[in-house]
Amino acid sequence: MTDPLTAASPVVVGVLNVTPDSFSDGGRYASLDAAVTHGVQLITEGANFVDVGGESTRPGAERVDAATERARVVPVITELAAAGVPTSIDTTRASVAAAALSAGAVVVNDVSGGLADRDMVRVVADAGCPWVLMHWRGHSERMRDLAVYTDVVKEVCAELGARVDAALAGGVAAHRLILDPGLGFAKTAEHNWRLSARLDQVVALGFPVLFGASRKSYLGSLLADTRGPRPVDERAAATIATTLLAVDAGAWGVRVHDVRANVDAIRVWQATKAAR
Ligand code: PMM
Repeated sequence: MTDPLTAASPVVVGVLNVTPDSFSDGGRYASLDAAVTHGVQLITEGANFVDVGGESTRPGAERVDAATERARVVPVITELAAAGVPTSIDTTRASVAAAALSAGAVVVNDVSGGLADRDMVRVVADAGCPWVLMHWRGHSERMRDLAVYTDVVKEVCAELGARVDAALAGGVAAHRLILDPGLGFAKTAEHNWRLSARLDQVVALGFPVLFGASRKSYLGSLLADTRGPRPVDERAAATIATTLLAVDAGAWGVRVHDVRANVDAIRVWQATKAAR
């Protein structure tokens, strides 16, 4: 299977949450058939790989145990691999990552950047696979309290730098690392806007940067009207705007739910850029 890190940038990562409670697609792909069909669909629409997650990370979410998480993701990854669909495993647990890699996943997407499970670095180093290190300060149930920064861009860059150092010290090769500012994870809306505005500073750290704003609640708040925040499945246009701003700032890739629309927008951006 081709290495996602050799694909031409921008890379599009399709989201496939096999959870009953994720904020955007919770419960929709809970059966194996529905999940696999959707994963194949995301690739057909132009995703480079599909990010499979078995534990909701929305703010306030309760944790599931490792066995439950593993039982959700491994059959989906196995079947997607058999169908030729490259997958990443969205987990903070080393045991789940190891099982997913054995089942055919090709990337580890760790929203804790290696902080949640001290064994993760060894699993990734042994596998030699790409590793998404996302900026993170604590699990969902506490992350609202951790959204305290003096200069969010500076602190996120410094904390990502520390995760890079830990990964390298654990034997992971620098060219396997991808960084992600972690929008919505221990971040207020204001923090998300600031990080989006200065994404160039994260890019300047010198690693591929993955940007994950798709359907997130700060977009719902921006577009709120008298009925309240814009519903989750009506945030595609706002997401596309974030995608174009991110790729223009030098992001390596975006993690999105509405793959086709985001791919179309990226193609317009690419054609315009090529005509400069
Ligand atoms: N966001 C979510 C889950 N996993 N992984 C990375 N690398 N970056 C993100 O921003 C990210 C992630 C939460 O969103 P979801 O519930 O739509 O999956």
